[in-house]
Amino acid sequence: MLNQAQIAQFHREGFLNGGPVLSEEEVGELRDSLEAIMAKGPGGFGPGEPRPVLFRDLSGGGPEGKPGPTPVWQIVNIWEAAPTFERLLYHPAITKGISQLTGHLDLQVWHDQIQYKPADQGGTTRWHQDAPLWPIIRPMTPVSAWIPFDDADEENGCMWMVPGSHNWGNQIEYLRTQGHLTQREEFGSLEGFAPPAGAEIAVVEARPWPVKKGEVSFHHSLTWHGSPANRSPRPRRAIAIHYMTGEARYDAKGEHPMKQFVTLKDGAPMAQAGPHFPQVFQQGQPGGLPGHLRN
Ligand SMILES: O=C(O)CCC(=O)C(=O)O
Repeated sequence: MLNQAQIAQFHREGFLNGGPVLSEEEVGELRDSLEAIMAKGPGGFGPGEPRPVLFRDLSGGGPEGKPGPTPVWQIVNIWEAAPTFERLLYHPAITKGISQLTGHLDLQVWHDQIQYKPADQGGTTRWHQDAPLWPIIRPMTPVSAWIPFDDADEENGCMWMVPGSHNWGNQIEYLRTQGHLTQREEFGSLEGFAPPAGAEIAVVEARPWPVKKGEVSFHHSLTWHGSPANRSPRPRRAIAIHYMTGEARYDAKGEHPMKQFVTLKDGAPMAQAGPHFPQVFQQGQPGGLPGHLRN
């Protein structure tokens, strides 16, 4: 349960550390499950076997689908391939936090994504905002929960955030001009942007955002964020769970890897989008845990 000061800080800055939500043992189980899927690799799922929606090297990769020299492994909807991750979507401290921060009583998963930066060579996740990359849902209000399975710090490529940027509108084109910032030493050197006059925070300050393993960090879908390369001898493994609220509607004009699962009419509530978008919080209560996850 977040307190009023935390909620106010989130609304002011656009991100918040919600504290520890996983025990050492739970982090270990999730790591084991992730490593089992990494060992299979993108081509290791048999016909009919549950599999993630995407499994790729975000850095672009090498020839013939091979990883490039500085990979960032992205696995979208790992929950569809691993019950340990499916259970995490429903974690009451996470869903309750998202409900408090969005002010919504109904929540649904938009999708999840692992970002795995291997030790020594893990690549960069360039500065971006999430919502402009999600053009099939609107409005641009979702909030994400980001949970690392290793202590994420400046050495191994923790996220960086820009306080107040969630109130500056859609600035994805500007952020794309900053794609040359890839290494830790330079990552905070965003240049050439003037925040809107009158914004509560009207200065661009890029801030490293270390998060301990098993803690949850929340960010608004318009908050500027990214993470530089991992040149440390430690991996940086983390999952982001992107949640939608009951106000989310389908926008048929856009494109997104999750669009293949949506059969709705333009403008229909995403609440009707079906089993790839689980309902995890209903009328202010955690719930909906599927039978196969109850023990
Ligand atoms: O894991 C990362 O470094 C980036 C994650 C991200 O961009 C997100 O959660 O929206």
